[in-house]
Amino acid sequence: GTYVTNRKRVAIVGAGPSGMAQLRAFETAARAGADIPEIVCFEKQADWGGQWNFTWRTGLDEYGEPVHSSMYRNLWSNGPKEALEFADYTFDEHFGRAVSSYPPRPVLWDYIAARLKKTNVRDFIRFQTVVRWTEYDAEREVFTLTVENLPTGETTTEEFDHVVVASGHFAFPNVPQFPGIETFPGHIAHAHEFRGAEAFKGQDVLVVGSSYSAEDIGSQAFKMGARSVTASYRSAPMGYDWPEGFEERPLIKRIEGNTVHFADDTSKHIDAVILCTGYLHKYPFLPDELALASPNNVYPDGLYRGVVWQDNPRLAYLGAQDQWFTFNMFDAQAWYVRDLILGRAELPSETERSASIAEWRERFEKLSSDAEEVRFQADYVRDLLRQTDYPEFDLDRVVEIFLAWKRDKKADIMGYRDRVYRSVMTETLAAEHHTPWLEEFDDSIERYLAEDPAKAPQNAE
Ligand code: FAD
Ligand code: NA0
Repeated sequence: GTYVTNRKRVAIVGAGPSGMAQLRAFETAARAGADIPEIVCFEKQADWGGQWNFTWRTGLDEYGEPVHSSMYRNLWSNGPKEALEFADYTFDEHFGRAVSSYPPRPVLWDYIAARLKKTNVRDFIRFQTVVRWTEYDAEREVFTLTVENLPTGETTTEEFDHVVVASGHFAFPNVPQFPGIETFPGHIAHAHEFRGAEAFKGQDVLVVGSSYSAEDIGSQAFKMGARSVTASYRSAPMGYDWPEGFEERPLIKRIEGNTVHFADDTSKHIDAVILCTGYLHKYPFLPDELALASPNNVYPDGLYRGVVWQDNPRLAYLGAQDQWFTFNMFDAQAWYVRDLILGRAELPSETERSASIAEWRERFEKLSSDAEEVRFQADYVRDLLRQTDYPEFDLDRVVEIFLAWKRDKKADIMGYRDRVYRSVMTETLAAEHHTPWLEEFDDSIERYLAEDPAKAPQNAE
């Protein structure tokens, strides 16, 4: 059989930003008159938005299902919104005026959802329905998905011609073991379970790791009045100019009660430990021959153009990369996958795909700095955009935004979120926010959009 199919059925696993991008891609084609396949998107949560759909729950949810989102109450975007802007739904269109560059989580969640609210794609989503298992029949070229309706407990099976995996890869925590950690009497959690730092007021907090979670959860603890914040790194310190009371130490050697010993033979009293040690690629609904197994990096092996599963090109992954670019990269991927499924883009032969993967992987392995990684990912997105009719945008300028962001963090790690950047889509310069990040304790949309913050008192105060 051929890859190209008409009026077939496509399953999308997950309605986070990636799954929503896939829905938008098909909807855009349908609006332009294309005959699109039947699409069913399975989402285990009760609403769309993936990570951005914050929940107070941790561990297992009300149905005994692992909680997906790792986000927390006070999360603000960690990168400038100008780097993730949709080319087909700008911030100007959404807000009608300039807003700041680092919106809080509910504001970005609203932005992602608004693009789809005027369409009927929500009807394609089966909420509170988890994909349990996938089987592929090579002879019939058909996937059989077993799904469970969580509220009713009913399981059903359905056949699909294509499966798009958009289940995210920051939901299954990587939890290392440290000698003596079992003797620690205080609060221990992985970043996945962190929901807010208010309880750390007056405490000595240890975050383990040196990436985004360690940086931001440590900063949240500082903001909420921790007595001290210590970040323990394995490979290299983050190296920011931390404020008084915030310091970096090397890896944990051992823990004895409340005393943590570090690799440099120093020790410190600690009240609470947050393991910011990253996440695992895990796809419990896929047999191993279809499941991506990779460290968190910008070019996982086995995916042609970063999306098509090499061993079975009817299976695609969205958002499987480590992410500098996010929402507009998911769009580029989703548009390309859509065009393959619609037969608008031609799938190269297995040998050509293999050569392409090898070429990108070779380049990926030579990357030696964050700036190089950002440029690499920009080139990756550019390559995808050339294959599709997604509105073009200036990726080199987005790279410049990322580099400015990195400089601004170096200059002021507790103040970088007060900086503003210019949209490459509309040329609009972001507005300075009414309240500095360090002094803002109410992350609601109402407060964020208040023209006069004095009239919108902070809820949390
Ligand atoms: P997700 O958002 O993870 O969505 C996956 C969806 O699939 C979920 O809704 C989940 O319920 C569903 N699902 C999973 N398994 C199944 C199943 N078996 N059956 C049915 N449904 C299933 N990016 C930014 O651009 N800016 C930020 O500030 C930012 N902050 C972040 C903070 C944290 C703590 C984390 C973890 C990530 C952050 N990200 C940020 C990156 C984030 O990964 C992306 O923004 C985006 O959410 C990825 O979208 P996704 O759809 O690929 O995955
Ligand atoms: P993340 O920071 O959760 O971001 C995910 C970190 O864990 C690395 O520093 C790694 O060290 C360390 N680590 C792993 N195993 C360890 C061990 N055994 N001992 C000590 N340290 C260990 O995870 P990663 O993968 O970036 O880093 C793992 C995603 O969440 C990102 O996409 C990020 O953008 C997003 N995020 C965003 C925000 C905001 O927007 C906040 C948090 C997270 P090493 O030695 O491998 O370098 C606000």
